Amino acid sequence: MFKKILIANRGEIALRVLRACRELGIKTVAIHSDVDESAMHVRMADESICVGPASAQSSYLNIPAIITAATLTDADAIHPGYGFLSENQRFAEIIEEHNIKFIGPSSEHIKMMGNKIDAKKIMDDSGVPTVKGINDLSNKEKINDFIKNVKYPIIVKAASGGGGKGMRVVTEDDDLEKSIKEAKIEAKKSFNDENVYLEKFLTSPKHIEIQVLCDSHGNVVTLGERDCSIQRKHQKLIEESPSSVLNETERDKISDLCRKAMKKINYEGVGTLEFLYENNEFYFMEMNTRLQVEHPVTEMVTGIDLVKEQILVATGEKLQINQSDISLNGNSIECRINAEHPESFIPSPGKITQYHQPGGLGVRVDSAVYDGYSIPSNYDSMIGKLITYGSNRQEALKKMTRALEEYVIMGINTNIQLHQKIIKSDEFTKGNYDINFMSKFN
Ligand code: MV4
Repeated sequence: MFKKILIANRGEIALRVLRACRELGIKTVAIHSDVDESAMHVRMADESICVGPASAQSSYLNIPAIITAATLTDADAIHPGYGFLSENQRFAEIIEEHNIKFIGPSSEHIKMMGNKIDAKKIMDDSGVPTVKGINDLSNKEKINDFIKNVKYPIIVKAASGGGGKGMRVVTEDDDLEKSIKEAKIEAKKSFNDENVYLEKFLTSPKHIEIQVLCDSHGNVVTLGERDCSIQRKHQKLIEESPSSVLNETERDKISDLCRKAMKKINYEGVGTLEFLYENNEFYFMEMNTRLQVEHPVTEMVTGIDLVKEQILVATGEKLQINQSDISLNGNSIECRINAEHPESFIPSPGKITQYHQPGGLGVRVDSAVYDGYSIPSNYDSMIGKLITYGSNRQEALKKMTRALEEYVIMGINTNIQLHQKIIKSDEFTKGNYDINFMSKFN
């Protein structure tokens, strides 16, 4: 077992990892930037070390400083959380070269899934359904044949993409060449990789993702799905598990395929397979090789501590859970609480002058803020996650309504009111929503 873990992150996820470490009897090292000196993750850790000035680039993304911090504190593993360096192949590689364990998959798996063309190919080869597409754009005739077959609209995507950058939807022949050119330029700028591919564009899918957990001995379990369709500008806002549109047969079918694929590639750690879901069909899009923001809804319905399991499999331990031990019980919903202006969605950093967080049965708050805390402007505007659990979806919704009402955050703007409006909306209440929900919502 690890004796000490360095947590290469900040905010709520640093606390989440810290808490798992404490329960496992593992010492923790927090890293922080200048402006985060009094942040909660620093206060709660056994040790802390400053890795640079405020900008993420010079602190939480500063690989040499983080490796130095791990070496100086004698940490035997590094947990990257999400965002920052969590899916950085080079970071995982350097850590391993220093004989420190990266708590995540191998750098090869990170690389494999970092390229969406490769990822799709691997999943397709393993029998996981993918969106119809074409990767070789050097032959115009082949492109024309593809489009004749699938018909417009189609979407141009960056091979190294994610989060919507380097994407173009094309509805007619006249725009195709220009869109490919533009996407290539954007992809080159954003990812230093101009490689793009085409897919049939699905117009009103849901975004449903499957959670996997794999040890280093070939054991794989899936932990159901999360519906993450409520998003705005590729930022998820609300996630829930299970999805209200899947039945057990559909869930088992896609989960079986995911497990087979993970076994085939010898994946290790936690991971998420992202799908579009339309007309009762799943289409694989990409795989995330990290712990995700929305992991708590899965924890609530499975009763499994994903971070503890992630740490345990990283030590090389065999999974103690079988697939038959896993069942989804009840429903869980997560609202991401952002410090942002309610209309413009512009970040709203500043001092929290009054703070009260909701509690009670079935209410979980994952946040690192406190009364009097000043939210720095240098990082993400997500300041917490409000998660509720109920024995059915209606109960989880009622809890969410009550908890949002109870939540008091003064001194800054938040999206709490927006959440209240979404939660009580007819379409959300019915579970009748897809990825276009927010663009139609006001
Ligand atoms: C798509 C799609 C429709 N059809 N691919 C957006 C982010 C990137 N990971 C992939 N994305 C999409 N790919 C095909 N073939 C629609 C989106 C999309 C989307 C997907 C999931 C959640 C929100 C979204 C918002 C806009 C577009």
